[in-house]
Amino acid sequence: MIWYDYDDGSDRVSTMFAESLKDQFGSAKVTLDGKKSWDIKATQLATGDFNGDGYDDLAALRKQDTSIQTWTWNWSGADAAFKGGVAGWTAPTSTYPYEPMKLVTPYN
Ligand SMILES: [Ca+2]
Ligand SMILES: [Ca+2]
Repeated sequence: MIWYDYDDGSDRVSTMFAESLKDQFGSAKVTLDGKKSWDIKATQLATGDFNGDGYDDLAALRKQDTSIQTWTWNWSGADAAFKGGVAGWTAPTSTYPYEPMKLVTPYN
């Protein structure tokens, strides 16, 4: 899975699905079409099953202007794409500066 920040500012996630080719990933599909306001240099990403449905989802810790936010997208097995883009926790960078934070991938 690759998050790509295009020259025009738009952001997309492409996922390479396993196919029947031995030991190879298959062709890429755009599985998330982000907004131009995302700055990948101020975004950390992690995957994990955050809603407990058995599919890995995508989470982000993002700095935007003077705040930091968490975001999640849930994987939809029905059409093989990320859905949502739901903002979660947010805090001012004056209280929680972005630079010392590290988004950690779930391990359980
Ligand atoms: Ca962008
Ligand atoms: Ca999930």
